[in-house]
Amino acid sequence: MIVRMKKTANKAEINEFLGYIKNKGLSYKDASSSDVILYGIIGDTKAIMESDIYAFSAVENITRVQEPYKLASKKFHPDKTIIDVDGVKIGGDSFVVMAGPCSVENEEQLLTITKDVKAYGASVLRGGAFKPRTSPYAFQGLGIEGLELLKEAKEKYNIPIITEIQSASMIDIFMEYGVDIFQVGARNMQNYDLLKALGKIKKPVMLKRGMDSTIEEWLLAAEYILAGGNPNVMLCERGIRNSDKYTRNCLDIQAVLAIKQLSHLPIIVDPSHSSGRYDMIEDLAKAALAVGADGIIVEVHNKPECALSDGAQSLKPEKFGHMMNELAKIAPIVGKKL
Ligand SMILES: [Mn+2]
Repeated sequence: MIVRMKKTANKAEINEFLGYIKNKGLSYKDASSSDVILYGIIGDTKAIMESDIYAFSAVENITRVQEPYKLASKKFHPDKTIIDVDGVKIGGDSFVVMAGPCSVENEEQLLTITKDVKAYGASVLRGGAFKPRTSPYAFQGLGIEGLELLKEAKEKYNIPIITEIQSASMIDIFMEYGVDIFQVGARNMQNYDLLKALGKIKKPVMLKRGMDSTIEEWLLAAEYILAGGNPNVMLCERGIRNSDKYTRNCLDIQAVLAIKQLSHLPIIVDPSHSSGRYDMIEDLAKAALAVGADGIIVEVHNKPECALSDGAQSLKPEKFGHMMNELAKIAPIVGKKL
């Protein structure tokens, strides 16, 4: 339930209403912005009569939120969430490009790729240190050594870093190595212990959509992080399972529109894992920009043929540069800055 206060309401009147909410065993969240005073009432609000609420002099109107997620709902938070990652604003009028290798492999590889993607205009460096792989025999990532290399690249090239976290027990170590965005992978979208733990910190989290998840399940997963007290959540559409084998997954481009209709959270598109094909990345990135996504996350490798993971879907740096040029042409047409 969302309760809008009258602009003329004073603090004492508002507190009187909030006291009543607490007495009913419910909690509330201040969702006010510059021009509106708004409270989201959280808990089982079915028991309260609307007429009782309207009896408070501060109350202007009430909206019942039907969706099971509240904090992730646009109704609760009409303004778009803009997440500040070390000066990079995600969710505003910029189209943010995150790029880098699937896996951090060694110092030379990571620093070379970082230098290139930064020069071509990427504003966040991606790179996996801990890799959840379908096969236990596939490369599992360098682990802590990967975090060390990401930190080195971040400092050398002054670029924030995003990397995947698989377990709540790693949060302190990720903090220590200066990880700027904690990525929750598709396979962990419903790892509720991890989501709850990420709710207790304030670091930005990028929540990938599970490969078979509905939009509602995805937003409810985001709700776990938001309900814990961390407002810095962005979503990532990375392709859903389909039966065709020509591409790895199926980029659900309409999910971007659904998220924009339902939620205030930024939405990022991953054309690399959705298609699994380097020759589709540029055009899918254009589609993401045209449809109104807040950014993309793309795999780039200087020697894709030798990559330890996901080489077939990695762009060479020059191709990444070409894609950036193409995106720069489209951005102003759709009202975005690159
Ligand atoms: Mn990958």
